[in-house]
Amino acid sequence: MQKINVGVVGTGFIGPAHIEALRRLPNTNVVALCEVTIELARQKADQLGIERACTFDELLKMDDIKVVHICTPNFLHYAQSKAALEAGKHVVCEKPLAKDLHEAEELVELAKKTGLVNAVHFNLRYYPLVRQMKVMREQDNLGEVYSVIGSYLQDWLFYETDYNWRLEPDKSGDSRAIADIGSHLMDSLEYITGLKTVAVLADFNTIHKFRKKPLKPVETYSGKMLKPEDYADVPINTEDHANVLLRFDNGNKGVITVSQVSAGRKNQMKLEIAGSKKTFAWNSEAPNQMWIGNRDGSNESFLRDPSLAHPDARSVMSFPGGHNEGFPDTSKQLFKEVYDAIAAGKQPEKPTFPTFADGYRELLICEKILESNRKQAWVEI
Ligand code: SOE
Repeated sequence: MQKINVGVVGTGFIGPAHIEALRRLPNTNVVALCEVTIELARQKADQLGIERACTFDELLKMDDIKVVHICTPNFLHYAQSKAALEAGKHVVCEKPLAKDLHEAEELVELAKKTGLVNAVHFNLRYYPLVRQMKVMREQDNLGEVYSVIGSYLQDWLFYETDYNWRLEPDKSGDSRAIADIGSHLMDSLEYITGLKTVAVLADFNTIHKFRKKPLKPVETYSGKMLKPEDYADVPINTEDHANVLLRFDNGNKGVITVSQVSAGRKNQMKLEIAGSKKTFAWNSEAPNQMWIGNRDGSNESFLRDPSLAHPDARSVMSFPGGHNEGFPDTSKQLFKEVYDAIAAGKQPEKPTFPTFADGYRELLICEKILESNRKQAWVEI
């Protein structure tokens, strides 16, 4: 089997998650890694057992590297994805795809023009029961979607001393919680229901109006504490928490809540989708089961089990029922489909994986949610 050589850019929280997932696939070889400095790249490459440490420009000149994974802070996604496509590399980019719609639009056009494989890491779609819900909806098991309740709750930014580049608009964009995790929620919600959100009414809240910025580097989720003099007080104007009312193209409605300051909720995405036949309920912190609600009979608990699931959902499962799969497996399953396309050498007509176009869609929704919060009024999409 021809191994596909891969380069990864950025090794914060998610970069190593990409590397681990790629190493679980038979046809990939992570051979190069870039970081902000060559010294840091060398240090990380040694830690992660990767052969080459290089700068981004050097990576693009390596002919044997066919794919680049962009795992850097949001403000770098546009320039690095553009340069990689122009260098003839297939690209897997972290979400959000870019900092604004213009950047995303240009990337979608460039990807189309090159025909290269382009994907966005909306990995939460690849929890097998998320796909099972999508297929059951397509097979009309759910009926018409009446309403949707969604939430994505975390607590890694709970304290005013919890700090990260995502808090800085010049690095993260004007939205934080909605762009960072709301994008996953909206992507999964539209993916499962097949609905398009046509209008939003948003209300943001910033709990910590000031945060204590560490004067020394601290990594995502580390929650490490420094001495008081090691912090600088900085004003925060991005949202810790947001509520958004949704209107869908079938005339029905929904609501989502995202928060990065919900004590005890580590990384919980929840969906409750009520239909004219049944209700589906699912929770990413217990991803191997889903609840199916019935009006005229007992409710059901559906377990992730290849022998019970639809073939499309079975295709993103690697272990039998009861052998639970989780967050790390979602990236592996996404990359499996992306690298099948890369092995075929071009973007498929109907990709089963999230593409730059899906990245554009999430940015569009994010921008409309931001506008609605600013205007404190409904905004159409
Ligand atoms: C931080 O909120 C984060 O790492 C997100 O950036 C990821 O997209 C999400 O999957 C987990 O949490």
